[in-house]
Amino acid sequence: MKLIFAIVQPKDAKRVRNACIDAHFGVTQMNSVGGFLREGNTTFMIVSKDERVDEALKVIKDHAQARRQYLTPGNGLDNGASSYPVDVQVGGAICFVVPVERYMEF
Ligand code: 2BA
Repeated sequence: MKLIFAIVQPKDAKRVRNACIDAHFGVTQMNSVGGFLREGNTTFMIVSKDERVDEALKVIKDHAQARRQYLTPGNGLDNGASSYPVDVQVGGAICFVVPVERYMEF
């Protein structure tokens, strides 16, 4: 059994969540904040049987879209080094897969 953490942009959260539910994956959604942009993003926790992990990752991949986001000068992130907006590509999804040692329901 594995635990998938998937970090997606808020715009994609509903699509990812609904697609996971439609595919019969249990999912928990949490609001989170990225350390670099310091903007809100969404983290999903999905526990899956080993043999369904690739399927879960495909569901996430198919419903999360990469976008460009702009860092505006003076927001404290670039130490004043740039007076021009800098753009970075964010997502589709950042995923981590970790083993689940025990799964219990009380
Ligand atoms: P943020 O930390 O806000 O990062 C947003 C985007 O900024 C990143 O997109 C990446 O394109 C860029 N970025 C991040 N750190 C950078 C740096 N030191 N220099 C230049 N550009 C940088 P993604 O890679 O798609 O990451 C989206 C979000 O996923 C991140 O939001 C963070 O919340 C999470 N994340 C990414 N890598 C992670 C990691 N290794 N551990 C934990 N969370 C991670």
